[in-house]
Amino acid sequence: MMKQQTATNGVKSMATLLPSKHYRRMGRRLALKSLKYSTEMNISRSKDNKMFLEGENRGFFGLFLLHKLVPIMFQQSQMTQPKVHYYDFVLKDSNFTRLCSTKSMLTVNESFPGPTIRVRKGDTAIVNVHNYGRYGVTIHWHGVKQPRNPWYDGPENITQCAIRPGHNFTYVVFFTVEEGTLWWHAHSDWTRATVHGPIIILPALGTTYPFPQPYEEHTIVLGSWYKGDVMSIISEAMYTGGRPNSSDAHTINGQPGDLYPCSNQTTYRLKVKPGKTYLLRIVNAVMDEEIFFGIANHSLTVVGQDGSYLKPVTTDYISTTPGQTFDVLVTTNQDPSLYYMIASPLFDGQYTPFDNSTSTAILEYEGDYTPPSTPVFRFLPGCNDTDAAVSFSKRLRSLASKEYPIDVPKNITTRMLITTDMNHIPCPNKSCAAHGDRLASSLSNFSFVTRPTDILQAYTRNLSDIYTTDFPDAPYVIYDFTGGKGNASEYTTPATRVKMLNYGEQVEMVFQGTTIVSPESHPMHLHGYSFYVVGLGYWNFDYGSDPASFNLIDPPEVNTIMVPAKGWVAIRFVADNPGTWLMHCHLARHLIWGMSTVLMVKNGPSNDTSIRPRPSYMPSCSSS
Ligand SMILES: [Cu+2]
Repeated sequence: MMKQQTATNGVKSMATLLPSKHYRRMGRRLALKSLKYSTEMNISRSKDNKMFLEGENRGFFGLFLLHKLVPIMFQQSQMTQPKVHYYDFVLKDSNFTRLCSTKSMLTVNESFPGPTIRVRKGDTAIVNVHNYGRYGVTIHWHGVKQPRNPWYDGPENITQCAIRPGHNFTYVVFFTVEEGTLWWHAHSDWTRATVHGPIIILPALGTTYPFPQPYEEHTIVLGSWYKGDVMSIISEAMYTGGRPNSSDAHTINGQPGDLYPCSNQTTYRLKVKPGKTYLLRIVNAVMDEEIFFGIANHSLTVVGQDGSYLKPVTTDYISTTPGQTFDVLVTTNQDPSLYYMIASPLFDGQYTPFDNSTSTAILEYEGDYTPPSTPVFRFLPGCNDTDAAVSFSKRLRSLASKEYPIDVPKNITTRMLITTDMNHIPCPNKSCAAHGDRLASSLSNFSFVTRPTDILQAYTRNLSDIYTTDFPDAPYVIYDFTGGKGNASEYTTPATRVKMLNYGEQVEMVFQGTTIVSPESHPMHLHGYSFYVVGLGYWNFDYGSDPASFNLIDPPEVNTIMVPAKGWVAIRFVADNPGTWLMHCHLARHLIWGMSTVLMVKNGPSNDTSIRPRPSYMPSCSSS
């Protein structure tokens, strides 16, 4: 039964789903009864749907029925109506060989990177995750807003507890306003290193890209390769309090490329025809470094980021942080040859080592020519060139057109100044690896501690002693953040402090980098929302002068933004998605060290502005 459902892509035809006339008739009756479901997709409220999805152990049976019934509902409608897509993600360990050695690692459907989810704007994906691995795992749909649907957002111990080994869990993912490229990844410890894949959201039927139709589209997933077992690496680091081992390679579509040992036979090659324009959907799934990406002798035209379109920007390189996605056009206007695609790191912290290696793939022109012995290479900005990342970021603008309007909040009701700090936590008898201390990270000097019960459940069921609602609107200690430590402490306070927001608040957040322990860039990511990046600069944010330079006309709308080392970023959004939404640095080591908090957005005045009912089959939070 498992194989029957593996990697299904798109809606199956009714003929293959319903074996007899009798079942077809029954399905139609149920489908008509559930018509509300077809438009509202409110699974827990419908009697029929309760039958589909009740109980973790019956999830598969429920999915089986969904397979049969939901497509019929949609067949009632026109072809232009949104569709439901079904996927089975089978998580298990299998062997992979890179860099001259073989290891067993956890992947989805034995694929690294994992399978692509391909939908249109307005569609829904139903993904049944079967965990046959050794660890509890959850999956996050990065950049998908999931309106009123935090139950299926994924971060472990924030919106759900882990899917334990031997269990399964069915996610329902609503694609509402996103268009372009996003991605999915595990959101439990460091499992995301090997458990991730792209999400492609095509324009709704009857609409097109805001740029000429490309000749072909290809996905480029940037990743990290560790020779060791990633969960062992993180366990050791958490035990010693020191820095986790760096990755041994960066990868492009799962391959390190020609510059690493034992790798040149499997380098990713993209065959192209001369004189065509290709759309590259670039996903940064790297663990711990920002990445510059470019193609020798070719310019890139950036047309989208994080599932939103941009005014076209032509550039020699892009700067991407873990968590970001870019849609980029490349025109094959060079002499037929072989050209390297290059991914090299940006790391501007003070504490090395980091993975300073460069991954390559090959853009291979088709045609009758003698290929060079080595593809053409290009140097990208240096590994400490924060300016190159900032100047690229500052060029990006939303379309902000009649067809693609934006709505930047201008009557701010909640202002927050949040510092992104590297810290220490004292260890008993100075016993830890970081000069006797444990390494830590924090937001406004509170280092987030996850709890054994998820925050969303604690919130909706009024459980006490799980979290407190006193995450501050500004750091308690104000100092020269980018100048020196002053009277601020390098030691941080472990806490589970969340920020409450009323439904509909217009929020402005300024993320302020600091020099405590190590000034370095931090890619901040917010679940459940995208936000407008209205300002970006170096040094201390100045409430007197910096707001005057905000872009309130056509700022980019993204879900992840790099706060530059010794700099700041200002973002704005409307808190119109009720739920508990994690906000965190997307560098893997900073997340596990506590650089996160949770935005708890209250329900609005109606059912349509309130969190959907809790699915009855959420994973248990007990470890037994
Ligand atoms: Cu960080």
